[in-house]
Amino acid sequence: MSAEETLILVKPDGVARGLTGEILRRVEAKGYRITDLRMLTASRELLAEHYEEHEGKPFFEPLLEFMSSGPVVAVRAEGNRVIEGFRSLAGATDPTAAAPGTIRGDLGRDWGVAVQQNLVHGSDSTLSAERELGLWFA
Ligand code: IDP
Repeated sequence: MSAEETLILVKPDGVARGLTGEILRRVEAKGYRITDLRMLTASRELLAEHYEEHEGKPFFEPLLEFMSSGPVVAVRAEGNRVIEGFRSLAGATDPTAAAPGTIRGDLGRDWGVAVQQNLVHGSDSTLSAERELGLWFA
């Protein structure tokens, strides 16, 4: 049986703050395997597809703006229940509310801007993981 896979993104704030290593260290320390990785500045088109479920929401445009503002690191990771496991490592969307011990809780900052600059993205289901891995590792 092949292990579950997920897409992890280190967002532009994580890369700019030099936290890529620290974030991926936590992923590996938890026992997940990184099987592919690339750094890129994402196009609006890619991001609009990636975040299609949020189209029409007030933070959609600022989110695309933020996510295309600098390089991101896209990671393919695998392991038993890695989707749920990485979401748990990442913590709540809002860095202020995220529990200590999580990536967002320990390292996330509230900059008081329109979008939660919360360091990481992780797929939220097997269906999104498959769709998102197809987009970022086409
Ligand atoms: P998640 O990244 O924790 O899965 P989602 O609800 O999928 O959260 O939202 C995607 C991203 O959009 C978040 O990580 C965050 O950067 C941004 N976002 C979500 N909700 C809000 C909001 O209410 N205000 C501002 N930004 C938001």
